[in-house]
Amino acid sequence: MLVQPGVHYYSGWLSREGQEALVTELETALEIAPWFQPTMPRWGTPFSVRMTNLGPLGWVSDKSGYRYQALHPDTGNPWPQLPESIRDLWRDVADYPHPPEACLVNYYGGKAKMGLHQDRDEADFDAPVVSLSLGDDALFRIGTLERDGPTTSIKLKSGDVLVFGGPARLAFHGIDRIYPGSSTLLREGGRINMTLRRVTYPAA
Ligand code: MD3
Ligand code: FE
Repeated sequence: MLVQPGVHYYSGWLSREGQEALVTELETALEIAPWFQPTMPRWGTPFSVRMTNLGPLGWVSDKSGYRYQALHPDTGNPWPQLPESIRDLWRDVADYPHPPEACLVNYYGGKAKMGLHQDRDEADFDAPVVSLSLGDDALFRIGTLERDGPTTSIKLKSGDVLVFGGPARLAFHGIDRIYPGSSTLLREGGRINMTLRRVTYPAA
């Protein structure tokens, strides 16, 4: 369904079996690319969310700023490959003719949240961002191109997919809270969000 211009919501996109298979693939990827603790530029305050990435490029944040890079900030290893199911998801919903280059994987423990922000570290805003939720429910909020604009809230469940393109690509958005214990998918509890992104502008 269309939530607002450019925001498409596919409730229950991925089956429970598909979610379990993806979690198994993530566990393998985490052996090569463990969770890292991003920190705020300048001050170095830690985020409440832990992160890792899959694909040729990964998003990182530390005292020197936000950026995409090819290597894990702690291990120096390249990021693991994108799972086939993730490439299939992009092909099915992104409506964009080039493959994703980055999959940022966020982990939310019971008290983690993500303040309202825009995603603007990519060169190509023509490509959408595709998000997949796994594990505990989360209260997601999306607004307009202005920080103080009106917002809409959606409770995201495990297996839900959101696509943000066109006029929504630069909308403010965030996660207000998660609902601990609402899903049995992750043994340790909490929530994982995977966002698929195009980073560079494709060559013509
Ligand atoms: C709208 N993640 O990683 S996913 C992020 O659930 C991020 O972890 C949240 O915001 C999470 O940057 C929200 C939904 C989302 C992701 C990217 C967007 C919405 C977006 C980019 C542009 C517009
Ligand atoms: Fe974001």
